[in-house]
Amino acid sequence: MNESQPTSEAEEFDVAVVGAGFAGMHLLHRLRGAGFTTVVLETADDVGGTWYWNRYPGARCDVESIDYSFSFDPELERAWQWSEKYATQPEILRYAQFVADRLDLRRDIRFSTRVESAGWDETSNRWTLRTSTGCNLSARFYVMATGCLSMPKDVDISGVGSFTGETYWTSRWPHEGVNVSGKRVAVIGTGSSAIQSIPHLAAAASELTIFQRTPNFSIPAHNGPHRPDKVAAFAEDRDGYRTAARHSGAGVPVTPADRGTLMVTTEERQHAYEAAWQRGGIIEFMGTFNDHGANSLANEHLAEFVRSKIRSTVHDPATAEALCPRSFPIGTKRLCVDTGYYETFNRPNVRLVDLHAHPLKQIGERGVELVDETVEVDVIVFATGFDAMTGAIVAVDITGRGGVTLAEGWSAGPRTYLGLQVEGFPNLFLVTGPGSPSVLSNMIVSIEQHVNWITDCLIGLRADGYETIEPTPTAVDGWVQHVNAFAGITLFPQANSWYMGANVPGKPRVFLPYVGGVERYRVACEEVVARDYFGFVRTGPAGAVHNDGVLRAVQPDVAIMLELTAQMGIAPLESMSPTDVRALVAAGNAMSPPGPHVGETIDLTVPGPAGPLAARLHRPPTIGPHPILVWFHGGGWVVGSQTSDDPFCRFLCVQTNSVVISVDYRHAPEACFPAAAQDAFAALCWVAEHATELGGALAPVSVGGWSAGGNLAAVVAQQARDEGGPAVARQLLVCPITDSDFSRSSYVDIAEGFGLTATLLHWFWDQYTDVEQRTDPRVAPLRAKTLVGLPPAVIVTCQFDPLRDEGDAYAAALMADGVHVEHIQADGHIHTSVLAVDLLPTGAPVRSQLAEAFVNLLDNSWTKSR
Ligand code: NA7
Repeated sequence: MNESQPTSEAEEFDVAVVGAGFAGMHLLHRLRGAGFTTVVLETADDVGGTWYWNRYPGARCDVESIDYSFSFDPELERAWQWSEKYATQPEILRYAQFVADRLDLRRDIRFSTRVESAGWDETSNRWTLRTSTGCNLSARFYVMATGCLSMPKDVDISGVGSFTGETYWTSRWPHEGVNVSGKRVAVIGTGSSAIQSIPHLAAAASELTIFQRTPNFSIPAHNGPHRPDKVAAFAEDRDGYRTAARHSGAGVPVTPADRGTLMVTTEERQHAYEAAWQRGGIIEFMGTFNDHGANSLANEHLAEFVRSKIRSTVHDPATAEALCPRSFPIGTKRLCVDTGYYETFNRPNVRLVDLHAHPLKQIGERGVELVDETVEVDVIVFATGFDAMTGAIVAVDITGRGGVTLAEGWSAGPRTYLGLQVEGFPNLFLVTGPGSPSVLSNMIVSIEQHVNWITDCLIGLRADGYETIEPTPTAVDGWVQHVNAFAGITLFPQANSWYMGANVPGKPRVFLPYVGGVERYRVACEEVVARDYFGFVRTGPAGAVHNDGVLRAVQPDVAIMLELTAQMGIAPLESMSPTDVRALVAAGNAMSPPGPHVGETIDLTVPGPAGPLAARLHRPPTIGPHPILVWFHGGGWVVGSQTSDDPFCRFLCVQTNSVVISVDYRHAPEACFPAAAQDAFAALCWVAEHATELGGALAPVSVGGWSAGGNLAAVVAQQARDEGGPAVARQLLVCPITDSDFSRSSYVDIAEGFGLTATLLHWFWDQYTDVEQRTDPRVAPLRAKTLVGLPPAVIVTCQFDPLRDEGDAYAAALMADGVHVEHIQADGHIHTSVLAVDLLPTGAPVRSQLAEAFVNLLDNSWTKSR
C-alpha cells in the first residue's frame, strides 16, 4: 500500500468504478468505448476479483465454462478455449488476465488501491472518493462493481488468535499455495469452498477433520471434456446460444421442465432424477421438474434422492446420516458441485465432526476445542463463507444526500431499485446488486446485462443533458416489496442461508437476490427505459424530471399465472358462444386443486321460481349447529354452477366454521334479468326456512358471492330488508358487480391485461340485461335509494380488477349509510385471485383476513345483539 499523503487536488473522471473483476473490466471496456473518462480502483494487484482471491485447492466455478464467458465480443470468444467443462480457478484467472491484455484494460486500473470513502457532493453533483493510497478522486458517476461473494465473513469463533499452528481462509488463500502434506488439518465449514477443497486436502494431509455445523447438498460435477451437445449447440449458432442464455431463467440456455414432480409415477421420477444426477449441472438438476423451488413435497422428493446417494456412497452409516441435510429444502442454500466429496469420507485419514452433537467451544492453542474433546491439529482452514451481496458495498464508507451513509440506509436490509440504484445516492450504480438476479444466475450474463444498462443509461443522460439520476422512494419501496413477495412464494426463506443474510450474526434477515429470473428481470429493466426511466428522477441544468411509480405492483404468482394464461393463446371469451365459454370454464375448474377437506358434502336441490335449483352443501368437521352461508357463484350471470366455486366454498366452510350452501341459478342469455336475482332470493328464503334441518341454528343465514354472485348476494340482502325477511346476518361480497357505470377509472385503467377484461364485462351485461334495465337496483345494488338497515358486510376488492372501483364505492356507500363494513383491499391482486385456493400463495393472507373478518362480524354484531 502506498502511504503517501492525500493530495488536495482531486483528479476528475466521468466515472469511477470499484473492482476489477469481470464486472469492472467489462464496464471499463464499454465506458471507454462510449467516450467516458473512467478509472477502476482495485485492492488486489491484478484483475480477476473473486477469482483473484479464492485460490484454495480445488476451486472451480459451478457454472460450465462455455456459459461462464463474456459474450460481448465474438472475436474475444473465438480467441479463448476452455480446457474443460468446469474451469479451475487458475484457468478462470488466466481468462480474466487474457481479457485485460486483449482489451488493454490495465492502463485505466489502479491496482493495490482500496476505496476508503465516497461522498456525494450536493453542490457539484459529483462523487468524491478517497483511496488507501491517499488519492482524492472526483467523478460524476460512481459504480460499485465489488462482487457478491467478495467480503469474507468475520470469524465468529473465539480464540483463533491463540492457535499456535497455521490458519488459512479459503477466500484469502496464499498465492504461493499451502503444503499440508503430513500435517493434521482441520476444516471448519461445509459450504461450497469446503466441499471443493476437502478432497484435495484429504489427499495430502496425514489427518483431516471436518467440522460440520450444517450439512449441504452436493451433486457430482462429472468434470472432464465439455459436453458434446453443448459444444455443438454453441458452435452451430453462437449468437442464438447467447441470446437463449440472456432470455433464460438463470442465464444458461436450458429448456425449462414442463412437468410437476407429483405428476409422474415414482419410477419416472427416480429415472428423471438419476438421469439428472448423471448429467450434472445445478440448474438442470434443480429443474428436473418445475416445482422444486416452491412445493415442499416436490422438494422433499429431490432432497431424499440426494440423501439416498449420500447413503450409498459413504460406507459408515453414522457418517452418512450426519452428512444428510435435513434442516432446509434442497436448493434454498446454494447447491454444491463436487468431485469426490462424499467418497472422501471413506478414507481412513478423514473424520467428520458433527458440531450439533459436539458443539464447538473455541479455538485453542493446539486445535479445535469441542465441549467434549480437543481435536489437535497443525493447520486450521476456515471455509466459513462471506458477508454476501451487501458486505463489500457497505465496507466502503459511502455517504449520500444529506450525509446519510449507505450502511445506515440499509440497516434493516438493502433497499435498491432493480439492484442498480439506491434512493438518496444519486449517480451511484451497483453491478449485480441486491435486488437483482445476481447470484441466482450465471454471473457473467447478469454482469453483461447490468454493464450494458448502466452504460446506456449514462449515454442517455449525457445526450439529454442530465447530470444526475436516482430512484424515487416509491419506486424503491415497490421493488423491495416485489423482491420480497417473489421470495415469499418460494421455499428460499426457509433456509438460514447467505441468500437470506442469515449466515452473518446480526445481519438483517432479508432475501438478497431477485428470484424472478434473468428474463423477467431483463424485461423489467428494459421496460423502465422504454417508459422514459420510470421510477427515476433525473436532474440537469434545465430542471428535474420525476417519473414516479411502482414498476411491478402485481403479485408475482399472479403475474406468472397471467403469463401462463397468455401463452395458452385462448381466444377472448366474448368471441365464443355462451355454451363454449361454459365448457371452457368448467374444464379449467376441473383442473383446480379441490380445496381443503370438509366434514361432509351433500348435493341437493332447492326449489326455485322456475324449477329446482342445484345446490351443494359443505358442512364443517366440527360439531354443529353452525352458522349458514348461502353462496352465489361468479361467472357474469352466464357461466358457472353450484360447484364452480367449490374450492373457495370448502375454504369458507372450514375457516369460518359455517355450513356453506352454494346454490346455482338460471343463467343468461337463456334466462335474463331478473331471473338470477329471483332464483337467488328464492334460495335464500328456502334455506332460511330450513336452517335447522340443514344443521344451522346459531344465527340468521348469511349471504355471500363472488363477482356476479357478489352482485346477487348484495341484491338479495336488499330484497330481504325491503320485504321484511328473511333476516340476513352478514354479507360477504368478493369482487362484486355493484353498478352499471362503466366510466370508473378501474374499468378504464384495468380494462385488459389482468384476466377479467372490461370487454368481457360488457358482454356479460349484454347477455343478462337490456340497457334500460341497468339502473334497476336488482342488478345495480349501488343504485338502491338507501343502504340503511342492510346487514354488516365484508367486502373484498382487488387492485387490478376492473370491478375494483364499484366494489370500493359500494363499501363506501354502505358505511355512509351506517352499515358496519370490513373492507379488504387486496394489493397486487386480480379478479380471480381470492378464489384461487391452493393456486396463488399470495392470495392466502387475503383469504385468511376475509374469513377472520367474516367470523368477527358475527361475533361482534349478531351474538352481541342476542
Ligand atoms: P458458505 O456456503 O457460506 O459456507 C460456509 C460454511 O461455514 C457453512 O457450512 C457454515 O455453516 C460454516 N460456518 C460458518 N461459520 C461457522 C461457525 N462459526 N462455526 C461452524 N461453521 C461455520 O461459504 P462458501 O465459501 O463455502 O461458499 C460461498 C459460495 O461461493 C457458494 O455458495 C458458491 O456460490 C460459491 P452453516 O451453514 O452456517 O451452519
